Amino acid sequence: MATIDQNVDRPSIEAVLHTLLGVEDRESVNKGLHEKLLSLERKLASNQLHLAVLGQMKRGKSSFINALLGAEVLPTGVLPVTAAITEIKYGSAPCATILLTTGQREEVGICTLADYITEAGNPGNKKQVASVEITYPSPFLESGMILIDTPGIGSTYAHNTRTTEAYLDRVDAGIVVFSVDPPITEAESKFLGEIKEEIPKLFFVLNKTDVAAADDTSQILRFLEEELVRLQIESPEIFPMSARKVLLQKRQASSSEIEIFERRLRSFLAEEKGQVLVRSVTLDALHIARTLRFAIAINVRVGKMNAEELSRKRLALDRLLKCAEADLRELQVLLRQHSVDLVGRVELDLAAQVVASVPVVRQHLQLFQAQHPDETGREFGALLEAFLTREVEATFRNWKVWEDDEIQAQLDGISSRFVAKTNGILERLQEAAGALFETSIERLLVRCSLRVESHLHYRVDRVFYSLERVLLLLPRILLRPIVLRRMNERLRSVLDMNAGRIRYDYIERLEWSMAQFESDLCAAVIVVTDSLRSVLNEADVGSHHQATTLDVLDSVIRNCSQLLT
Ligand SMILES: Nc1nc2c(ncn2[C@@H]2O[C@H](COP(=O)(O)OP(=O)(O)OP(=O)(O)O)[C@@H](O)[C@H]2O)c(=O)[nH]1
Ligand SMILES: [Mg+2]
Repeated sequence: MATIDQNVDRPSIEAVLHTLLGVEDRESVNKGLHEKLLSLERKLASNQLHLAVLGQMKRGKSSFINALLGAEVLPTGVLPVTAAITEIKYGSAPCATILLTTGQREEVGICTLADYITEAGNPGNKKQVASVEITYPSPFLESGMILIDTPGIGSTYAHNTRTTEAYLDRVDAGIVVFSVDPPITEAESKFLGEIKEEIPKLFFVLNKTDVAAADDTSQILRFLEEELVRLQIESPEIFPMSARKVLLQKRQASSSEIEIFERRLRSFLAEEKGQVLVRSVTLDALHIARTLRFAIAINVRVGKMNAEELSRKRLALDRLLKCAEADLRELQVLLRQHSVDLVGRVELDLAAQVVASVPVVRQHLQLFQAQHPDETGREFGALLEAFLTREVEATFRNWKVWEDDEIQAQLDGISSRFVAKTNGILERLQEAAGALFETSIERLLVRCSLRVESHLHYRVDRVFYSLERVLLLLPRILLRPIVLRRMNERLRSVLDMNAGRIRYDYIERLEWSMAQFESDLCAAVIVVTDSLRSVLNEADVGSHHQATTLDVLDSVIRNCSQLLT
């Protein structure tokens, strides 16, 4: 697809990034900021626009992408389906790669995607899928657009919402899919309120128009438009369609209502894509410029202090930082305590489940005995082993789903409490440091994903049970009663053994989630403490060039603000 996008703002944002990198190199405020600036440069150079299809579950996001591609590439369905971020890029042949949480990649056939990215094919994400990359020969993707299918927000599965939210800071433009039933919910309004400042360009699709009368669709369209304007989205571009009908029509090569959207998408890619990419990079650059300005403003102020005042303030700042670091350490200890408590809770729940299940499995064993009156020898052994495996799986499968929900609810509570506490530490530190050095505070919005690992993986292995082989050689008359008695006696220990394995699995995953979360929390505070610590570094303080740097940053902030208007 030819690109005529002559973007006049591109040199400006390139210059902004160049200046910020220069400032960062000189001042060495923070390594994270440096990395982020380099990644913004790469993003601009790659010219790749991340266009995400977003919205509430079951609105038809995946169906809409299929309609656009003109083929059933993504799985769709009546139950919550998409459970992993799926990026679709240009490629001469359709191909799918599964990225696992272990870092491994696995190439699979497009037609087997449902086995990896849907709740049904991959319940509880037991296959440990982190995300999926698809290549597809669509002309829309040729100009460097990456189309992204996201799990529905407000899903019965809370982790789906979190997966999508965690991805949002990579999104440059969005297509929000609504449907005619009901036109817009509270969850959608809330979600839109959150993303409209963060995502530079949004399109809207009103899907499933085939299930409403034409008059109703027009009314719903008007209502949706009013609602979007009320949410301060200016002149929203809404495209009514039926993704289902479009796909059928494309198969029959007849024209369809998606063509209006496709024309708009083509013109967007040709004329506005570069501009949107610039806006997306500018939003991040502005944030970095403000972070740098805060640290350097303090340094400049420090440079104007006399030696006595300076050493007093340094001591005070040192105390502030130590206090913040101690608060953070306390939080870490508390967090680990929560982790231990959660493991304790899993242990109790597991033990209760085993106690409740033993009589049930015994009853099933009696039934099994009645259903298999004649088998003996190895054949009987194999049947019994299969029976026990099924019983163990049944005992823990439903329990696991229930337990995961309970644990996830606890983790959500912990996550939001600890994020709030960490933000409290940050705010107190910034305010105190600002007051100490008489510098106005730009609230530093440290953007990092403060969320626990979104998923607890499910694993119930085959029961490690093997009947003593020698018993199976006994004559039939002796074999059945002995083997069944042994089985009855061992039921409890088999369930306990599996409970132990499940417990270990939970501990592993909880520890991993908590460690990730803890490092995210610490990173957020360290960005600020590192910036402030540079004030304590005698050599750097108040050097003459910093006043100039401040002017440079002020002008960068002005430039960024202009680019965003
Ligand atoms: N009648 C009608 N049904 C549709 C249309 N588009 C999608 N559907 C149906 O709506 C259901 C959900 O479609 P999906 O494409 O899986 O929706 P989704 O938003 O990707 O769902 P999640 O990934 O679970 O959030 C499926 O049963 C689709 O067949 C449409 O235009 N008309
Ligand atoms: Mg979907």
